[in-house]
Amino acid sequence: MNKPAPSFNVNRRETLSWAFGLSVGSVLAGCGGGSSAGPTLDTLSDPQMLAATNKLLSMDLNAQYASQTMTIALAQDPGYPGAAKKIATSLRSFNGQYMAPTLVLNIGDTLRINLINKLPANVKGQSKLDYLNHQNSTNLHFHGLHVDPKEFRPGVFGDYVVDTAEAGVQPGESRQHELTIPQVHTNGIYWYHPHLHGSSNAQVSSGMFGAIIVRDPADKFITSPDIRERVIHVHKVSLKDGKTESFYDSAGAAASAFLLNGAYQPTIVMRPGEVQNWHLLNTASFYPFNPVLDDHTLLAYAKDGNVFDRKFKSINKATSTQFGNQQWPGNALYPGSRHSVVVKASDTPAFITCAL
Ligand SMILES: [Cu+2]
Repeated sequence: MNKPAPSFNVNRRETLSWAFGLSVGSVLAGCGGGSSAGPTLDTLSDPQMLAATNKLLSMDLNAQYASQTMTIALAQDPGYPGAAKKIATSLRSFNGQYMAPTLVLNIGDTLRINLINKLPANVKGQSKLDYLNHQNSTNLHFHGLHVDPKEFRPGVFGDYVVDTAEAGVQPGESRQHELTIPQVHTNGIYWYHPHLHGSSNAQVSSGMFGAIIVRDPADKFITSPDIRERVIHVHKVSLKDGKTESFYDSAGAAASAFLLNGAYQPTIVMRPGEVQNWHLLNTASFYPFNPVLDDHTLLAYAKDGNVFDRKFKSINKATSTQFGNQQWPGNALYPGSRHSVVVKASDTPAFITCAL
């Protein structure tokens, strides 16, 4: 598709904006869309952050429907700005939001989550396979945490992924979770999402997920009060009339282009020379993502919470397919995976592309 070249009217005196969209197999010279009318707005929304206090983080997590308007593209547009449109959606969510809060915990902290299922009754007859007829039942998994995946003490669940489709937390029920981050845990980026067989695909692809950051007093992560840390969920929604009602919708309806924290081609604004620390999480159900930021290098320092011992792995156009997407730790971000990268803004606006 031929599109007119974007305007390059960025106010470089104060801000540099990076158009942050995605495209398949294209090298783009996109720009941040700065305007002489005023400073460029950063349009990447950050998930809410909740931190433990006095070694405890306690919260309710409501599984419920959320109605919201999302600006999405149904097909990847190789240009910037790509064509997108507003779509009214009604999707399962945590706490009524696309993207649940990021939970920040120290080693030794306790996380308590009361999972409350406020979804409506299950709809029978969606499939001849009975395990696909429980789309409104749910449960909770803590992805990557070094905890027992079937822990249960009387009345309290830890991580728990061994429910059958007919069990789990049914509409109208709740489940109290409690787990403590072990002292031997590695710091890093993890996430939580439903893991009930048969329904987790529709629920996760609808936006029922949140990040967990585990910190360590001897932190090997790149953290500094001077460096902004951002959690970026890389995700696609699959919509049929704005909804993902059944397993077949989540697996078969047209998938959107990649969204970053729920937005198509959001703009990240940084000062020239500014360094930021980004955690990219692939929370899509099926789709690998291979990030390349035009003419810039993402300096990866951890994958899936495993720090490369102060060695940086360069992710750029030249290295994007270096590992054939086969060999760990290649650059491709498969569903569930996380890259932690630092990025330094230059004077060149850039456009992130997906090289797969
Ligand atoms: Cu998982």
